Amino acid sequence: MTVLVKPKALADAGVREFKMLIDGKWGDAAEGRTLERVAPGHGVAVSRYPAATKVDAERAIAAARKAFDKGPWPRMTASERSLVLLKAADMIAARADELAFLDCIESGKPISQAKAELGGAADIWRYAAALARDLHGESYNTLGDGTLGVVLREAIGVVSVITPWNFPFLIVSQKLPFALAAGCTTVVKPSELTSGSTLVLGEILEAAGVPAGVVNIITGTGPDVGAVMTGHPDVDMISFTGSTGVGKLTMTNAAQTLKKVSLELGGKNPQIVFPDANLDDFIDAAVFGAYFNAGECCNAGSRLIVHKDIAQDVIAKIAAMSAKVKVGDPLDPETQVGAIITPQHLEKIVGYIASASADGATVSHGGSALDLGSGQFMSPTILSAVTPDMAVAREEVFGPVLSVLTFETMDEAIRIANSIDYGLSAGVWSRDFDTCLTVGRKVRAGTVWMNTFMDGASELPFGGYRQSGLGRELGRHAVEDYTETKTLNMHIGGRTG
Ligand code: TXE
Repeated sequence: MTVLVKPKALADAGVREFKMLIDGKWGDAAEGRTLERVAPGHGVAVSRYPAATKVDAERAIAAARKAFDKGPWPRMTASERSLVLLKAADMIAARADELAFLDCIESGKPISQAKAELGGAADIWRYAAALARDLHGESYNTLGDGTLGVVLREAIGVVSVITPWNFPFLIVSQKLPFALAAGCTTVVKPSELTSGSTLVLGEILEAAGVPAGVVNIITGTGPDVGAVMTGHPDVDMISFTGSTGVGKLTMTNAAQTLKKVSLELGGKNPQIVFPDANLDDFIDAAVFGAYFNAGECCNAGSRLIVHKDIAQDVIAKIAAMSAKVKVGDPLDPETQVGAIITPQHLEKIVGYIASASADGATVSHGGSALDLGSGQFMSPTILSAVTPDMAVAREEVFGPVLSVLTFETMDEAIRIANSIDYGLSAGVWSRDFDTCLTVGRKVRAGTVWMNTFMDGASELPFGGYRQSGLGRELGRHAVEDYTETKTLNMHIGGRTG
């Protein structure tokens, strides 16, 4: 464990004041209220953002509508839009340290990890720039003499982009560049807990040449502005990442005007391990998968489904490695697990452990909050003797808590894996190709890793089955998600009937 902390240095640096971006102008919220962010790892105020309300959201939507209906962005060539996105990617890379610092202090994630996320984000902007130039429709000259069918891909229009606090810059980068590549205009609302890096992105996009009104960034709470962004008739599509509960609300709101929705929601991802697996690799991935981003990660490998014959050995090895994990100051380059996002969320995590213990689970490592002097921290925790019916095995804890369940046959492992409402990702560990492929095909999840966990790439689609979401981000079709399909059915010569 590393010890805290640099609260004094942060307090001396003062609070960074942010404005929000509507129609190319930076300003305060109409009502003049603000939201202050206290760094979860340091306990001192670090950022202040405008607290937007309905009137600000409506202004932002009107600006995006005007920019779509009359502005140059949707009318530019793909090549021109692509160049702007490439410029933005270079500027993101150039300001990566500043952006990573903001994500680190506002979310509590370790600085080394925040920097790695910035590298990944710049790559996504470059990938979207490449896809922009490959967006095309189809044509059919096989429909009969004198008939030509042309299928167009048109930008869908105004997109509301709503993002959470766990990967502030990375998640907005999984949405915005693809919407822009298609020619859409946008209203972006980052989480009210971690808005800093998204507001800096606004500066970058302006400097890269994105015209006024194409990207509007408003800061505020979900009930105050998110609800307007999901229900307004001038919005054509919503791209949302967050909790399954708010995802359902978003869809209900969107249904009133039949908007398209793309939802990336929660997960409770199983890692299934067979006795013939490379256990050293698996233990390493299990520890990383469970505690990465303090477990505040939709992809966390929070459910280990372990063959009964190796369970005791696996638990002992994971506990030994967990004891070496460095929890502490998010700004320390050695830290592996940073702070928990809010005191309320820490309480929720501790509550899950108490309820699992009451239901008969055993705490094999950790199990409690850590007092490091300021901020809020949680010890990496292993719960064993977990059964599939316990809340901790079915619900998203969103903390560094690993539940261990056991199985005897492959069918049983698959049944347990598929027995919950989520289906975002899964891992399978075995040296046997048939075992990996059979489990990989039968587990209902958007991504299945085999003998690895949580690797990603801009080229690979990401998203969930069932209540983990709707649609996919990234991958070669990511830009198409932000388009409508139009058929032109053309007849040459007289109409034949
Ligand atoms: O998410 P919310 P919260 C899960 C995780 C976590 C739980 C709660 O289990 O413990 O959700 O986190 C905006 N209309 N995930 O409460 O509320 C909100 O302002 C429109 C999983 O922070 O879903 C923020 O910008 N928008 C997840 C965004 O929605 C609304 C990531 C997400 O916040 C809104 C985060 C409304 N009515 C949490 N209410 C993942 N998939 O990685 C809120 N928002």
